[in-house]
Amino acid sequence: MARYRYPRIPESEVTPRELFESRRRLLRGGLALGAAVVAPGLLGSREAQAWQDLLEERLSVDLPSRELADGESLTPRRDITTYNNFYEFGTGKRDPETYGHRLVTDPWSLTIEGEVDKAGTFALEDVLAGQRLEERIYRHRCVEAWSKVIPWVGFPLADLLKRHGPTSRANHVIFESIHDPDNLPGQRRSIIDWPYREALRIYEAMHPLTLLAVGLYGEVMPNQSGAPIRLVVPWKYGFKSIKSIVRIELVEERPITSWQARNPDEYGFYANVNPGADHPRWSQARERRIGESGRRETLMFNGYADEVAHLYAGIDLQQHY
Ligand SMILES: Nc1nc2c(c(=O)[nH]1)N[C@H]1C(S)=C(S)[C@@H](COP(=O)(O)O)O[C@H]1N2
Ligand SMILES: [Mo]
Repeated sequence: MARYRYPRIPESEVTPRELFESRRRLLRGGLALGAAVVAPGLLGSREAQAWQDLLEERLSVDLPSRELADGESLTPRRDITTYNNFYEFGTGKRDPETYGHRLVTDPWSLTIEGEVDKAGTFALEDVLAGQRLEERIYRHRCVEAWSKVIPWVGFPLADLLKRHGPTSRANHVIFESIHDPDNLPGQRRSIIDWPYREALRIYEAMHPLTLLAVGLYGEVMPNQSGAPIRLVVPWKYGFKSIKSIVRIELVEERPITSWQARNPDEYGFYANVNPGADHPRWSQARERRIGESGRRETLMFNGYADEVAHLYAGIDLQQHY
C-alpha cells in the first residue's frame, strides 16, 4: 500500500509572523511543563488554546508511524468523521458530526486518582508535554458489526499510567467521559446512565497496543471522534474505546461499566472481538468495512491475537465475553 502524505505547509509559505507566533507557542508549551498540577479553577482564558497550539506544533513534524492493520487500506477521513458512535450527541451516526461543535474542549483537564502514588488534576497541555507522540494505524471493530481502519496519533496509555505510579492494589482502570448536559444534547436523554464509563484490567491498560489518542490523519482529534483525548483498544469492540476522557481512576475491584449496567447479557466486561461469540441479536462472524461493499470475515481479537491472546489464556471467552 502506498503511504499517504499529510498536507503540509511548505517552509517557504510560512510568513515571518507565523514563525514568531509558533516560537511563542513553543515557549508557552515549555513553561507549562513546570506547572504540572493545575487547580481546575485556575484554568482561565490566559491558557486558552494552549493544548491545541502545543499539539499542532507537535503534529507539524513527521511522527514515527506504525502500520498495524496488515496493509489494509485506510478508511477515508471523511468516512471516519461522518459515521460515528458518540451518544452524548445522539444515537444517529451523523449526530456527532452535526452537533460535535458543541463539545467544549478548551480548557481541558484530566483527573488521575485512586490507587496511584501521584494523583491529581492536570491540564491537558501538561499531559501532552510529557508524552512522545506517534502514529498507529489500527483496525476498529464496532460491536454493531461495522469496521474502519484509522491512522490515530497518540501515545501508549502505559506511558501515562507509569508516570503516576500505580499501587499494588491497582487491578482495574476506570475511564469517564465528559458530563455536560447543557452542551451535549444526548445527555439530556437517558440513553445510558451518564457519564459514559468504561474500564480495563490493569494488564490490558498497560499493554503496548492500548493507546490514548489525541489526533487522526495527522491532525488534532475532531470533536466527533472523541476530542481532545480518547482511548483506543484495537482488539476490543469499539464501545470500550471511550471518548473525551476527563477522569481515570485506578481501583482494586472490577467496576460496572455503562454498557454492562444497561444490558449485561449483550455487553460483557472483556468485549474482546470474537467472530465465534455472537451478540444475542446478531452474528459477529462478519463485518461491513465502512466505504466498502460486501462483508469481511471478522478476525479473532480483531487481528491482534499474536499480541494479546496470551492475556486470556485459561479464560473461557464464550462465557466471559
Ligand atoms: N463517550 C463515548 N465514548 C464512546 C462512545 C460513546 O457513545 N460515548 N461510543 C463507542 C462506540 S460504540 C464506538 S464503536 C466508538 C466509535 O468511535 P468512532 O466514532 O471514532 O468510530 O466509540 C466508543 N466510545
Ligand atoms: Mo461500537
